[in-house]
Amino acid sequence: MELSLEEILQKTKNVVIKAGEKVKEAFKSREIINSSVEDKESNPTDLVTAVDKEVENYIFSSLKVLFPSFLLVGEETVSASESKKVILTDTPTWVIDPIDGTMNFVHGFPFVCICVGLVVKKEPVLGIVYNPILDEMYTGIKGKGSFMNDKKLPLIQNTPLKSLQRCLFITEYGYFLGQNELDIKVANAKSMLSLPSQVRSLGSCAMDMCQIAKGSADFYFEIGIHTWDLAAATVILRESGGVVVGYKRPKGIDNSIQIADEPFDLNGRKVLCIRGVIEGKEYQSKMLGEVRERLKDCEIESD
Ligand code: LIP
Repeated sequence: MELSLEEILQKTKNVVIKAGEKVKEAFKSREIINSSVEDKESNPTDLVTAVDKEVENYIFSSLKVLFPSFLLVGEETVSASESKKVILTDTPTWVIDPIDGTMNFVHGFPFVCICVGLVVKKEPVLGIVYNPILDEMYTGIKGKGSFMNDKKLPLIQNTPLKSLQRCLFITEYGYFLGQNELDIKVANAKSMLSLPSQVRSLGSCAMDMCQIAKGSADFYFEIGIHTWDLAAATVILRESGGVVVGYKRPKGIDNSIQIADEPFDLNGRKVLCIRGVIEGKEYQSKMLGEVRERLKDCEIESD
């Protein structure tokens, strides 16, 4: 029997809520957190905890039972693999980040979420982003809208975007990738700050994208994020009327295609998003173009 995406969402949401209880329990206990941080000698700014691993195992094993024919990709299993690559095929694939915002989790900064996205033919079609600390459950299904705690997104019907100076940007500096990448990230933040405008950081790509989906901020951009940070939130943001693209026009895409209609490479490690606007795609393309022109790009190995 073929399940509808709504049925898949319902079953998966129950798994994510249970996983959320584990994350919340650990978040409340400094003892659990302090004893669970594992040193990644290769990069001390890219943390992993035993809780990340436990939650990923729990979600993997639960989804395997519920959807035996679907493939699974998770942050911790990919990091531990030899190739370190995310392979997306035509087969339905769960893309999971057990804790997005691990550094926040370790410090007790409450922007921490579980991300579960379903990708079919390389397109994200269903997404769940759950912050059990703030009790915010974001869900989205391609073509069916997105919601926070069952309220339709966007929650905030913003005024039209008039000029970049009035915009609220979100970006992240992420974990240390190298001096060149760091200089570019800082230059990009500075470029928006000197518009002048204001820039925020929450420490979690999925939480940032959900703010854009809510309508609480206008743009989000980041270099260095991974497929598992993005997959679920991409559906939620698109379904709220927002747009998700890369830092550059993808190769082979005709110049007549508006930015807002460009395809997005989930494995490309760079993201630029704009919220939904009442003026529509033309206007989103114009504003995205203005922001993209200000963003410096850099080479970074894809997932
Ligand atoms: C985090 C991302 C965030 C980035 C952090 C980190 P993690 O994911 O969501 O946007 O700035 O460096 O990569 O590692 O907490 O799952």
